[in-house]
Amino acid sequence: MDTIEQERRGDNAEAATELDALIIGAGFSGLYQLICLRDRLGLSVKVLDAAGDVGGTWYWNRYPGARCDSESHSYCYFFSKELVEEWEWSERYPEQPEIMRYMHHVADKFDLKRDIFLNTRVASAHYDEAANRWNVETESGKRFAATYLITAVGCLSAANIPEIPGLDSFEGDWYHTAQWPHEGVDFSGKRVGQIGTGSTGIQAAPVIAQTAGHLSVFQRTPTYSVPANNGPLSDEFKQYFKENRGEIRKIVESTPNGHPFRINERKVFDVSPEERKKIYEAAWATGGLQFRACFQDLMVNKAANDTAAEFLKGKIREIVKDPKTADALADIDHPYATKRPPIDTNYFDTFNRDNVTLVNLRTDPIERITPVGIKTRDKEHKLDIIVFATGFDAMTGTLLKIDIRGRGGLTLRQAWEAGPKTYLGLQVPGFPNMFTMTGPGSPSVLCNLPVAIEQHANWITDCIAHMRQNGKERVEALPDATEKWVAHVNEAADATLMPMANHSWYHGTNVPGKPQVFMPYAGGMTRYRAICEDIARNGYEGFSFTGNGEQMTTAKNSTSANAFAAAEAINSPGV
Ligand code: NA7
Repeated sequence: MDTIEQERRGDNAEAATELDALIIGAGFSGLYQLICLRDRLGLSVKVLDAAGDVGGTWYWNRYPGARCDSESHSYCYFFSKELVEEWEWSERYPEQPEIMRYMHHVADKFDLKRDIFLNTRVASAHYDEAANRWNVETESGKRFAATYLITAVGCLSAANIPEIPGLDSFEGDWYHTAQWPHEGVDFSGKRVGQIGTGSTGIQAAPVIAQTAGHLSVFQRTPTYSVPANNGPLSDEFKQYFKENRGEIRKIVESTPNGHPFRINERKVFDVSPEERKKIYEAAWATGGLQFRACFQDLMVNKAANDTAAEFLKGKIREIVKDPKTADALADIDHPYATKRPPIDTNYFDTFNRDNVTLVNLRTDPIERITPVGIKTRDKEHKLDIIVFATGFDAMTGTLLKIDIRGRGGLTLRQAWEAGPKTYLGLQVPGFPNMFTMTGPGSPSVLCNLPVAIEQHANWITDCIAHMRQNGKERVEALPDATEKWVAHVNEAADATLMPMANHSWYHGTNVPGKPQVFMPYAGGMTRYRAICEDIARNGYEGFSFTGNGEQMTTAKNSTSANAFAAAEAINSPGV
């Protein structure tokens, strides 16, 4: 095969490196999947990553204030007791450099770096049906051939830079937060314009404002934010974690969203308005994503959600002194947490600084970028630096940038023309032996990601082990199982208020031309885990396996399976 390919090319291209499995991405997913396949199953495995280091999203997102919104003692791997015991986080939410130190610690401890090729961007991955191999080529022409292809590319890695006319003419410097220069950016005394007020912009603005001469925040869609209440972890907390590691692991693995706290069972209208106010105040003081967990029905009952929304809008008006700015910040059009709910450190208070201005794009939209700044309808804002905190082509963007072709040359782009379709978020019909970690249709971004990642990697490893034990060479999701799963993903989203925020990257509406489909699975990580376990236990229902020489079968009676249809009613979405 290699020789033929070399002859076809008529060049001296190096032979492909032959592997059992190839993993794309060296973030949380890729590192743990490497451990599972190499060290548990004894497979030959390599990891390729375009970045110059391990770390995945944390390699790229090093903008000012970059910090994880999951609490540090849960934003980690739990598979190794020794690793859990020896690592100590310093703050309630880990900052980007500390996460990078953690990733290095993991990579060194498990001797992973010898199997990782960095600065290696995958250009194409084509399935050769006759050979049952994935032929992968990098942008620099390196070639690999593997039985299994695992995409561990992350959900938020393809930066979205909006096409605003005139950017090329801008004479200052501009940066996207997810492509931040490693040497940092000096804002001292500079006139800075930040476009975007999602989770990233909300983290970045208060830090940029500390040194910038002036910061103009260009806001198109206002959003809620709850104080993170970040700070150094106390000795008491560290001791608590040491003594309760097992229990904390149980909690993260048994709550719908993988966080280290449980969702309170009370409902909003079970308590009096006075009591509710006290509960919200206490949740505000606790801070972070725990706010969302103070009642169980915030995500499923609009009237209940309205009470949280009003409380949070009231907080903005309390904090921000200028009433016009407060109104613009609090003019929020979607229910709380139906878009990814940001958490912050001094975000709203930043607008009380003399050197910070909010530009309300709803009333004064951007017309173009000029050589000297940003021209909105009413004014030219003179700027030295523009920061794009404009998000990502989330969940599908990075995969679709790679030329992925399955059986019969079917491209992933064709397969997903009307929006991503997966079975369990893990496989796509027509793409045998390809597994998509945290893919669309899995809980992914609605879950504390390391928790979802460990589950995926373990499940994929078990599936591959099952194939090897049973002489099966190909596994492929069946089309009707996939259709049923896609319907279930929609049903899970529809059982929540999330479809009410239809302008969000969860739906793909932030990228022009992208199919509009609710992408993550909102049924909760606990339910998802149970479904995956049931499917495996029942002989991997909804997947077809073939052995050496057998033809790939097309599903006839696939998913008699349909284990998920029997799942309990959705009442605690995993967000
Ligand atoms: P988000 O949440 O997609 O936020 C992007 C922000 O950029 C949002 O406020 C957008 O406003 C704004 N945006 C995007 N394009 C434009 C244009 N053309 N003009 C003005 N404003 C624009 O991305 P983040 O990076 O903040 O967060 C992504 C996830 O990363 C986050 O949820 C965490 O999970 C980690 P819009 O709402 O589209 O009006």
